[in-house]
Amino acid sequence: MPAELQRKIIHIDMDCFYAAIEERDDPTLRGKPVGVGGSSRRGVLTTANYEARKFGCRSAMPVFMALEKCPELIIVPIRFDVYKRDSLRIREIFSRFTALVEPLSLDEAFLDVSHNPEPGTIIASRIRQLIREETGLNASAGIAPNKLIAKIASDWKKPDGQFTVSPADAAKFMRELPLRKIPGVGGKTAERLSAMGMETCGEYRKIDKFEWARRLGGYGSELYERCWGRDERPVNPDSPRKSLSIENTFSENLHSLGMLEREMGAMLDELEEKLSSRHSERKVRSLVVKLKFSDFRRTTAERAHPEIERGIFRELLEEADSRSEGKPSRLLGVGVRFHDIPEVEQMELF
Ligand code: TTP
Ligand code: MG
Repeated sequence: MPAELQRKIIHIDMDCFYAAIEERDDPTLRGKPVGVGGSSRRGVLTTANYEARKFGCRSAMPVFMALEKCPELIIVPIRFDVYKRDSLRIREIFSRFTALVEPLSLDEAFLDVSHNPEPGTIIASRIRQLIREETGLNASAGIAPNKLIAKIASDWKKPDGQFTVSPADAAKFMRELPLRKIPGVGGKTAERLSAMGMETCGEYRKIDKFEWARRLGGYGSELYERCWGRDERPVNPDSPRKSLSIENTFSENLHSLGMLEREMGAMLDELEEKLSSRHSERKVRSLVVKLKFSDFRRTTAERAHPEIERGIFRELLEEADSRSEGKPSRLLGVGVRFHDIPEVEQMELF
């Protein structure tokens, strides 16, 4: 790739974001294992600080399990408004360096700083320093020629560190990387690849792209490109959300379909309200129901339909519940998936 087309992408990810904010605001928590999560033992942790991670506490872990691993764990309730405020402060810092900021969540974003003549490494450390000074929080960063590598690299020196991969080192950087570290390669896919003897990017790219396309279709050839560290996706300043959903973990497991239906009614009211107040411009593609059973198995049922229709949600709930194997449900989710917003550049290609 000619030098003038080489991009400088930075991925920033805050360190144990919610927990770090709680420690900042309550100094008595510092140095102790802290989890942020549901107030009852049945809730789950949203995150845990690094002291708690030493005991094995993790995001999405049920509170009772985290307490088994670390009996001294201090559980603090979630204060979403505060996290949001800090997130906006961090985004404002990003905006001083570039308009091309693509937030992925409250604590994570891609920045395209290609136009800035300074080295990406220097820009990233300035951003991290400003975040520290202005919010009292630590961030980690990855600096690379594309989103894929920047995201992987921001995890490399966590917490409170950064890692740069130059364009010349991209392929080498990827070689030893386990395939499951590539965003978009989930547990199931990783298992399937492992069954084919593929554990790392280096192994995957020994077989040619056309063979992968034959075996796995478009996904297979795209993964081949990723394994070489190639990724041309632009940093998209307002990447639209793909779905909207509401989830509820019950304080008591629900044993019957009737109870789930009653619960779902209220959740659909909320979903409808959110959809019409904040996303009325989006076109709904499908409706989704998700259940998690007491043995932690999860299942989803989905049907293409352009609007919220309660009869369909009831059918989807029945379908999901039919897979319960007699187990009660601990979590119910209802949601919609959106149609993609057509991208002008994409349409011009054809
Ligand atoms: P992450 O960046 O995944 O985690 P983190 O910032 O807590 O820790 P790390 O240092 O490894 O980056 O998520 C950011 C925040 O999002 C996290 O602080 C809490 C919230 N969160 C949830 O609410 N549920 C989840 O399952 C995860 C993974 C995160
Ligand atoms: Mg984070």
